[in-house]
Amino acid sequence: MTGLFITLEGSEGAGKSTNLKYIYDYLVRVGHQVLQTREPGGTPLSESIRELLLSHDYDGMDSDTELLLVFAARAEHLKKVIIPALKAGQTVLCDRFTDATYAYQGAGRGIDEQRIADLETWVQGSLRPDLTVFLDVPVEIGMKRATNRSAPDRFEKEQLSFFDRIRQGYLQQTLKEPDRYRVIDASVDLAAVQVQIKSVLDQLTDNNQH
Ligand code: T5A
Repeated sequence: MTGLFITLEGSEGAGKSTNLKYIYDYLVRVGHQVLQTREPGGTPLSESIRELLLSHDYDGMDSDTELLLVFAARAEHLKKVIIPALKAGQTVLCDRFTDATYAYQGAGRGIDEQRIADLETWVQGSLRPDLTVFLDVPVEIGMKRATNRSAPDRFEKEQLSFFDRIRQGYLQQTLKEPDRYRVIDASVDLAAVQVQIKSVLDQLTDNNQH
């Protein structure tokens, strides 16, 4: 693989969509050919799986079913979109990836981490993101922001304790892989969040002109 693989993670209401555009614009400005994509999703089939995962038609979905659907969407996305783009030297910017599975299905739903690791190896081989930006926000602040948006999907209807486990799960992961993760304090105003993100991207691209 020759391209850079960058992922963006965050608990609910952390400001991922808002900051994804900022990251995309920065990378394009410094000359990267960027493919922006998302999980679950990124291909027609994976987007259909996303609809199944988020829909209230399937409230009470079994957690193993949820996990396997997430990885089915990921297998398709990797083979059809992510791997070809990386091989072509593009920078892939992905809104959530397998760290979200460890956080939501692992820490959130309580699925054993080893099961997730087995699927990760099966579906991804040795492919891992080069950089993961984690937008960290206390659950109360994030939920307040998220509920000011559209009607809550199947995940957004969960209890605060679910989201707290997710946040703690992400924070644990950042400790295990400090070289890959950059933790951003996303509780502050948007301009202050983007100053932190810019600093991470400046280091990544060795470009301090922007
Ligand atoms: N999922 C996903 C799994 O369970 N397992 C997996 O393996 C994967 C890949 C969909 C769901 O799928 C689950 C997790 C998710 O529940 P998603 O679409 O990425 O994934 O989920 P969301 O968390 O809903 O993503 P969004 O990017 O839409 O939401 P955010 O992070 O809430 O971002 P955003 O930008 O919409 O911000 C929310 C509001 O806050 C404001 C914004 O203007 C917006 O109104 N805001 C701020 N306000 C004040 N200060 C700031 N710093 C602000 N930043 C943003």
